[in-house]
Amino acid sequence: MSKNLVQFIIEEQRHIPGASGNFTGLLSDVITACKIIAHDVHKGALIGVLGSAGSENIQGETQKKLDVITNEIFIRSTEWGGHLAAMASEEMEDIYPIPGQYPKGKYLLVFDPLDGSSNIDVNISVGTIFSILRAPEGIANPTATDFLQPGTKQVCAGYALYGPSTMLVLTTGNGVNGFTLDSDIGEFILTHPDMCIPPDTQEFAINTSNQRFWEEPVQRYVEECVQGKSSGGREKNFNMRWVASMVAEVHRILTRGGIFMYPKDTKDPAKAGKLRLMYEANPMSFIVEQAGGAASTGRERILDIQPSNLHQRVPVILGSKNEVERVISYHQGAYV
Ligand code: P6P
Repeated sequence: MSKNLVQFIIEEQRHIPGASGNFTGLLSDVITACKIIAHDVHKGALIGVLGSAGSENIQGETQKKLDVITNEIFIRSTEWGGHLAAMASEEMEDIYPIPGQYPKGKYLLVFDPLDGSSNIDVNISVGTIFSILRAPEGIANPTATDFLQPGTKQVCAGYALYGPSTMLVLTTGNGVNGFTLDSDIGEFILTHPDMCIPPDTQEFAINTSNQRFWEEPVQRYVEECVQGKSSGGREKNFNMRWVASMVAEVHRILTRGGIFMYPKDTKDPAKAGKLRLMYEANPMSFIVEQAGGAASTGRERILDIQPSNLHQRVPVILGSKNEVERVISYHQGAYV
């Protein structure tokens, strides 16, 4: 019989010295949240969850009804278990302390409950991204500052992809494994063990409508991909993809290779990038590196960044190692 996700986690836990079962309990609650979100996302218009919520989030972005609903699902599924000291979300300006009626635990949970939600009304794949950190020792009531840990401190990172099938992909620092939801039995089943990103690729993903705002190294890299073998710039021809849903892009890259870029640009000089470090770039970078890929801003390894605030944005260039390293080399050449 195929291994389900909870069995996989418990067996993983046996390799962790002193593991108390707290982490396994937290991950089980996160899995429940993803199952409930999968139900609501796939029901869509049938249960009236599409369309705008008529509100804005901390990012100044118009919230979809499902942005608000999924955020609530994550909180209600995880606040009571006694595994968390606090949580933080793309959809909430401040951290969410665990209410007094519940016991507190030793972990911090950071999440984007519905990434790519601009796609939800047009029935294109969306996802959930989550990252688990340890709360600092002896801190009973964490503040936002306690969340500001570099990505290398993550205990676990994962995403759920609500696509033709619902999948959950995660790492605890021991490789990357993918699970597919069998809705007949309500369990995630191990279907993609030891996912690895090919070091080379012929597929790049970037929102080319921003081309005029890119820095020179990215202009050069994308132009060479577009020219392919014809200009002598590259030894092969490239294909392009852009789903506008980071979870879908990263899953494609984990499955067949590729490079995903949301680089620094001059579109809004006040913003260092579009994607958020704590609940998009860091968890996805942890997963990509654990699958043998690379993740950089172009100037530094994403996982090494010391966060300065909860909703900090960073440039993201991630995927097949040899292509990411090429883009990094163009940045080094341009800024000597
Ligand atoms: P654009 C979704 O809003 C998101 O945060 C990522 O999932 C996605 O890769 C990116 O933004 C899409 O950005 O500018 O193409 O809409």
